[in-house]
Amino acid sequence: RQIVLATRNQGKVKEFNKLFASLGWEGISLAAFDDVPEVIEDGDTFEANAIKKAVTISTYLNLPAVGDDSGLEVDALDGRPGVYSARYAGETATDEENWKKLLHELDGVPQEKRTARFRCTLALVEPGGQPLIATGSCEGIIATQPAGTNGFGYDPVFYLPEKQKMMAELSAEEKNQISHRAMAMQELLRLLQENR
Ligand code: ITT
Repeated sequence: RQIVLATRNQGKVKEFNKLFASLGWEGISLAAFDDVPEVIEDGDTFEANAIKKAVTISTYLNLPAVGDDSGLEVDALDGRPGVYSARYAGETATDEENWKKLLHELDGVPQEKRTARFRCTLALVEPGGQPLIATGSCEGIIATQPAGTNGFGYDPVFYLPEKQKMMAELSAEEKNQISHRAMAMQELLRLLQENR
């Protein structure tokens, strides 16, 4: 079974390839197609944006597609950057610029108030069908210094107390056992089994 990964984020593509392969599915990246429409992420929830990504791509290609909208919620910032995580430091910000801005915003905030979570909403859309929606989250603490080179986005500053490591210090396999994206994938799998 094939599924189009409706994302331009290479970090997500790598994780999805492994996650879907473990289910016996083949993930196809958008790079395999020409002239795929740009998805405007103007929703104010993860769910609205995930559905928009999956519906746009599935409709255009007439293939099943999965959309992922995700981000980081920081308690000391009242849940920001949230749905704006990709563009926190500006429209064309790099991952490093985003996490540097976050460390700056949290300057002087003590450890016990640096709690945060990653959230992921997945929307799976088959042509002509209703979207299946699954969510996942992963709790952690925003560190004061980056560490690790694996993963993407805010992984170098997202500390996992149970692992005593930064998310970016986990291998791809370890991240895929605990991440918000992996948790959402597990729920999606349950929904697919129920809907069969
Ligand atoms: P697509 O819309 O093309 O999928 P995007 O990067 O714009 O790519 P989002 O709008 O969902 O995706 O933004 C999610 C941002 O949240 C992402 O750019 C990272 O900064 C952050 N993020 C999401 N999942 C993450 C993870 O597993 N590790 C670290 N940061 C993550």
